[in-house]
Amino acid sequence: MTEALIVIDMQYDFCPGGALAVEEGDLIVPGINALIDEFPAVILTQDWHPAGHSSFASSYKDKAPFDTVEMSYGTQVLWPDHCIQGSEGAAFHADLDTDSADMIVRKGFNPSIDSYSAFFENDHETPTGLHGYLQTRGIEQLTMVGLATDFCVNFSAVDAAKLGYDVTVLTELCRGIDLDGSLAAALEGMKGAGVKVL
Ligand code: VGL
Ligand code: ZN
Repeated sequence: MTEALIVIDMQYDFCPGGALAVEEGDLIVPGINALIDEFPAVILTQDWHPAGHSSFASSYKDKAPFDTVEMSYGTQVLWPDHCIQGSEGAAFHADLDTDSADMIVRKGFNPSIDSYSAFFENDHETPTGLHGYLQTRGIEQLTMVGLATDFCVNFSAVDAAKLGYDVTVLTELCRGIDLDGSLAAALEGMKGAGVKVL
C-alpha cells in the first residue's frame, strides 16, 4: 500500500504577515520539509482564487471579513481577499521544499464556490480530481499537515476518511485559524469521522 503526504496550503497569505495569517503558520515549514524527505509520494495543495471570488467579504456591499453568507451549498465564512491567482500571497512559502512534490492540486478557482477540501469544492460534490489521482497511483494511506487545521486540513481529512482512505493528521505540523471555537470543533469532527488526530 502506497502512502502519501498531503501538504495543505503552505502559502504566504496563511503565514504571519499574510492576508489571512495563521499564527505560527510559518514555523511548521522545517518539520514539513523533513517529512517530505521521508514519504514516497508528496502532494501539495494551493488555495487559488480569482479576484472577486465569492468567498471574499469584499465581493459584498455590506459584509466584513469573518461574517457569513448563505450560499446554495450552505453557510460560507467570508474571508479577507487572499491567495489571488498569481499573487505573492498565493505563492508557496519560499522555504517549502516544493521541488520534491509529485503533484500540486489547485482549488478555489471556481468564482462561485469556495473549496476548503483537497477533494471536493464546498458543495461537497464537485471533485478536484485528487481522488482519481490517488486511486490511479494506488495510494490508500494519507498523512496530512499544513494550514489551516480547522478549515482546509479539516475538510480534506474528513472527505478523505469518507472516501475510505486511512487518514492521519499530524497536529504539530498544522496551525489553526480558530473562529468561535472552530479549532476544537474540527478536532472533534475529524476524530468522529475516523481520522487519526496525532
Ligand atoms: C483556508 C480559509 C479560506 C485554508 C483557505 O487554507 O484553511 N481557509 N481559504
Ligand atoms: Zn481560500
